[in-house]
Amino acid sequence: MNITLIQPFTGGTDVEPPHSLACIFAALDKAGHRCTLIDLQQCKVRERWEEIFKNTPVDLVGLTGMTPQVQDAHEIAARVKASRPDVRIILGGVHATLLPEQTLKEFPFFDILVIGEGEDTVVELSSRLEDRLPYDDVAGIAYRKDGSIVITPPRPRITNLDSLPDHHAYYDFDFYLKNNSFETSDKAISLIVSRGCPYNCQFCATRNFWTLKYNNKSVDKALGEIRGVMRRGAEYIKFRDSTFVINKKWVREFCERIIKEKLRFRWAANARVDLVDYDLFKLMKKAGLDTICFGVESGSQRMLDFYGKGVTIEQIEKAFAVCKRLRLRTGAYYMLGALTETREEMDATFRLAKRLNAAWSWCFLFMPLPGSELYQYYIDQGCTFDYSRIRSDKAAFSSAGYSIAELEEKRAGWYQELNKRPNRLSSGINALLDVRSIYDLRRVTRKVRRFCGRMLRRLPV
Ligand code: B12
Ligand code: SF4
Repeated sequence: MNITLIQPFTGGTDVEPPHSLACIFAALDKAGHRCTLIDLQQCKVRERWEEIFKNTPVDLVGLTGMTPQVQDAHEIAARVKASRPDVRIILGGVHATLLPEQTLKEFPFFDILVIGEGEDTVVELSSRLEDRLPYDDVAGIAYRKDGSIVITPPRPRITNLDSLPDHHAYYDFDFYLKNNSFETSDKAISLIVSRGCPYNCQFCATRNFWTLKYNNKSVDKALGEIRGVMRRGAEYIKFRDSTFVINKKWVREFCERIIKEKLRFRWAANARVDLVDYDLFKLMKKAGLDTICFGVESGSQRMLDFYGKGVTIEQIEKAFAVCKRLRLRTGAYYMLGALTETREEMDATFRLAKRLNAAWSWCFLFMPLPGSELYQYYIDQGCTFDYSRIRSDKAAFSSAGYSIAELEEKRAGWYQELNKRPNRLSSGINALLDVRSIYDLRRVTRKVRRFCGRMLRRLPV
């Protein structure tokens, strides 16, 4: 079957590989289908995607979408139907999974939704569609039938992630190596080596998407993938796993193998403050860990409890102290503007952020995400949703007597204040202090050269 997968534009400055569709592409390719991925995150493709689409043989179209993208995905579906009314359109991803009934009611151009992990479902579904067979017994889908919506039983999670084909050959790797939003001048790419998260944060959609089941690829498989992307030029890897440090035994083995096998790359990952462990983090640093990011969220214990974060301010401060001792670069995510949050609580977050002094601080305006417990809380409070406002720099609702515009201004002010140059300078000094090998020296020299070049270009001529 000819299948065209279309990645909508994610907007903003975050440019990352279309992992979801690349995974689907890899699974379909392995099953013998002929696929094309049209990636609207690339400007040159965005401008002429309809022309590319018209010139590609197609029997089935697959789209993906987080909540903020679902409207764009639907507009794409409308354009596809306008030129090829006979082609069925599947939508997969977070939004379709968490709100299947609403999605089918609201967006008429999506024909079938794939709920949850998509690899096995899409392969089974495509072969049914190809053979013109009924698909009502395919687990993990939703569709319309005789004016009502049918949701089939959920498909069990894939237990062995190693069985999935490598997906990095299925997107424009070189484009993403050169164009990414990571805080490094090295050639960087993102990788995901686990699925799910066993924690229970009330603002997070991960839990309801993946269920509480968490699993890793094997260390062998992860290292194989890393070697593959390094061969293609990657020097820096941003692990996009929801929380990288969950299975400490796995992380320890992973780091020991990197050291033993002399794999030279630097990396960044996410962790929870309550999982920081001095010896483990020391080992991670030895294995190339460059930046560790924490969802700090708030400087108010009441808000942390409201968010169901399950950590204390003391644990946050301790975790950052350990990272400071290890001279590890830190990143911190904060939220402001949730319902019930007071002005004093927002100020407490800002004060904590100043104390923690992370190299990178990302301030998000709180948004209730479909699939999270707090989404339901907002609905119970009578709130209605405009999906296009679910962006990190946009406020969805006013809070603590601040208007939407005031909250957006406050966020922007925090962001500027917290990401001032001295933090970067101190992380640059740390990089110099951390030179342990020729490899490190070469990397730092290259960075200094690039920095000086940038500075020289800024001088008036
Ligand atoms: C990487 C990532 C990003 C990347 C996206 C890169 C990209 N081009 O896709 C970047 C950094 C850009 C990003 C941005 C945002 N993200 Co984000 N992101 C993630 C993250 C960490 C991993 C996603 C991923 O690639 N997973 C791996 C793939 C394999 O899994 P998957 O995407 O779920 O795909 C599987 C299935 O869904 C299904 N599937 C998906 N699509 C399709 C399509 C078809 C046709 C089929 C058959 C199946 C299918 O099959 C796939 C394989 O099993 C998730 C958290 C998580 N761990 O899932 C959050 C997550 C998806 N993001 C989230 C959010 C909120 C955002 C932002 C709004 C954050 C912000 N503060 O600005 C922005 C939105 C940007 C925008 N304007 O649209 C939420 C989504 C909640 C929701 N209801 O939509 C999540 C779940 C995190 C959370 N906190 O809850 N994100
Ligand atoms: S916020 Fe992080 S730790 Fe909490 S449930 Fe989501 S992914 Fe897990």
